[in-house]
Amino acid sequence: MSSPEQFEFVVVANRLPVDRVVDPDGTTQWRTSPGGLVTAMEAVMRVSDGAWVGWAGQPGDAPAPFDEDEIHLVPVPLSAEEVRDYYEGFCNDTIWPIYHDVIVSATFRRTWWSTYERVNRRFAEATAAVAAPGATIWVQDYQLQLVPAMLRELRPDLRIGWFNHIPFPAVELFAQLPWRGHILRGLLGADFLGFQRADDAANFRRSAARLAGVEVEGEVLSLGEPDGRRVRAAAVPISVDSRQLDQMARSESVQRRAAEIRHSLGDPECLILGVDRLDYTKGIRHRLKAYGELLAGGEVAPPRTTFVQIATPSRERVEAYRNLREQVEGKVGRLNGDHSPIGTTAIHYIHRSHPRQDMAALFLAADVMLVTPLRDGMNLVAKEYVACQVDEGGALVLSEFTGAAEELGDAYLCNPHDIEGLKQTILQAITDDPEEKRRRMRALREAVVENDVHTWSRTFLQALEHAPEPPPAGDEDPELLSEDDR
Ligand code: GDG
Repeated sequence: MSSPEQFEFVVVANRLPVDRVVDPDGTTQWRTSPGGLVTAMEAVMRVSDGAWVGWAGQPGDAPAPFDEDEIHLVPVPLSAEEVRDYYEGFCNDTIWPIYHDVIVSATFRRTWWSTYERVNRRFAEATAAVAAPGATIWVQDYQLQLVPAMLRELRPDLRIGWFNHIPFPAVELFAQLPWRGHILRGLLGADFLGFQRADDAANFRRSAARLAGVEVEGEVLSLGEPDGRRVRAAAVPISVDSRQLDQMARSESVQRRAAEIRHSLGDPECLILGVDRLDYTKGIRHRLKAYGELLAGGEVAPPRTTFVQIATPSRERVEAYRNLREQVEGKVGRLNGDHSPIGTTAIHYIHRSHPRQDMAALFLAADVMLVTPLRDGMNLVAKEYVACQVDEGGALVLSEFTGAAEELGDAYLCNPHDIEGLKQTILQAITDDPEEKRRRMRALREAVVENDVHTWSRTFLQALEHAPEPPPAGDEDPELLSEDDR
């Protein structure tokens, strides 16, 4: 057997950027997989020549490596049992709730943990096989926390970075995990660990100090002998391809589609929008409660004010997600039953995903965007909405508990647990003086243009290159600049 092709730059993520879809006639197609990670990393891969190691989204044998859109894709197989125990179990029913402040309770199962270890080892081995000597490896997210140390053991020559797309919890919550020590040691195999917010990085360093006996000085963690390595853990907030979204929003087809959407909704005076994966972290129930009370109080009324909620299907085999869907759909049904006049609908609820162009058109069409998570690593939807407001109109209602709130302080910030406060903030975003809205939106757009997804990846890769020291100020590696930046 010939040895696989090797690459200087390898991204390792639970999912490939495309999913394998088998049609009823048995033919296979590849479709862009959903979610924030893919949206962000696709933009990075388009400007670098590398490989992407990940699962193809279907249980069973993995297809052979192949090239798609100039990215070399290396599928990792997962059996149906591994999908259940590693992905749906440990990732989505143990880590996800603990890292999101236990909004729903976490389940601890020892069999899930051993599958998580086994699958992480498989990812590490697949990566070691395609990494050129001294290659840069960028491991993504909470599904692969053991990969850094496993990979270092296999290939000490590699430069290894890891980025956490979700929050890192307070030490008191992280400490609940029976496998906390293993997870910390897995992560500490990296040279650089990136987090969405400074608080997430600080939470990690505190956990490492308290639970793994690591010495911490500033952002640098010193591992004890015999290793003696030093690792840096710092914030590198992710962003969106703001230039591409801006161009898309200015295009004639998206402008026309936005007008069509508004027209099909009866040309409301105020179109309110929510776009989320159907996940309990996103605060959809709290949002509906607040909106329902505004409807009941007559402070908003269809068809003048219309609410569209897109809830993209997600993790439908995990019980907490099935329960959430029932609750959300029950609530929307009740609110529409109580408040929709004949011929119009108070809340348009859509449980389907949409093409990217349609998403841009929806963002463009919306007067008020509701982003009200109870906890969210960043929330790219908030930044996408801002990037699409090319006429500087629109108003963003944004939860304080998102990573995005750190940069987007000019949004209409809210605490989604405070239903009364949330109602007032929504009303303020609807009724505020257009000049004030424009002032806020201009400031938001500046923030999103300044830190776009290319800045994010460049910052991460420079931090990785120089770790454990921070990169020297003004250090710009031309190799890492995108075409547009040159
Ligand atoms: C995780 C973290 C962090 C949604 N519906 C459709 C669609 N989307 C796209 C959005 C956006 C992405 O999916 C969702 O990203 P978010 O950031 O809002 O949320 P998560 O999926 O939870 O992402 C999060 C992110 O990773 C990145 O680090 O920000 O905190 O939880 O891009 O536009 N895209 C299309 N059709 C849809 O129906 N095409």
